[in-house]
Amino acid sequence: AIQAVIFDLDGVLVHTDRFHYEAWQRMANEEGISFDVSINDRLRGVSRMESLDIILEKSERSYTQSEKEDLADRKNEYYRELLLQLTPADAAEGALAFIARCKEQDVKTAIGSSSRNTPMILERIGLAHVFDAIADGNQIVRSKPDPEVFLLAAQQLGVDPAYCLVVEDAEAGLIAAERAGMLKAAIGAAFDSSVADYRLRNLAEMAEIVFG
Ligand code: B16
Ligand code: MG
Repeated sequence: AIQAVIFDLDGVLVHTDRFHYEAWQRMANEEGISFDVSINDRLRGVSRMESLDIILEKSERSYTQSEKEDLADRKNEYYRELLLQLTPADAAEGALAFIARCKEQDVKTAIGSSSRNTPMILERIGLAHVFDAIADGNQIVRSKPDPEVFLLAAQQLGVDPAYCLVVEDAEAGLIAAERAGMLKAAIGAAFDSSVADYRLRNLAEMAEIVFG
């Protein structure tokens, strides 16, 4: 039986993907680098610095490490400005009800996110205090598709990875969960992924998988 559910954050519990896009777009425009939706899709679940490297593939010149850090910081400022628009109404539909049911049935819940802005986002959408564990980009060295963040979440929960179910919207995240030896449910952008064990149209469909 499934003993724990580990949620990805961006694209699963809240749709910050549009803010990431807007913030990268603004930075790229200022730098004269071309950027569009097809590039944006490759950034899902990937860390901030790795995202920047993908965007800079289109750049005419090369950047030093310190210039790259400045660009990433600038994007993050724009992004955090946009995050101020989030309210509890932006938590994905059905999330809170499903988490409450997990609590009732003794199924543990955790966050497994690449984002270093996880604490701020959870605070804004009113989910800062509902999870049994939070593993995020501030605590890891290797980002998805490396399994580190999910293994850390399982370790914090004290649950064997084989009994954890990960919910992801990114291919990189599904691969990370696979490498962690966990079950995987795909939602949103990752819906058609062949790596997934389950496909969800919405979070309410989690109940059937977890509680049978
Ligand atoms: P930050 P997730 C990921 O979050 C996003 O999908 C990805 O687009 C972003 O680059 C990454 O977080 C890092 O975010 O700049 O806030 O540290 O999907 O793993 O919850
Ligand atoms: Mg995601």
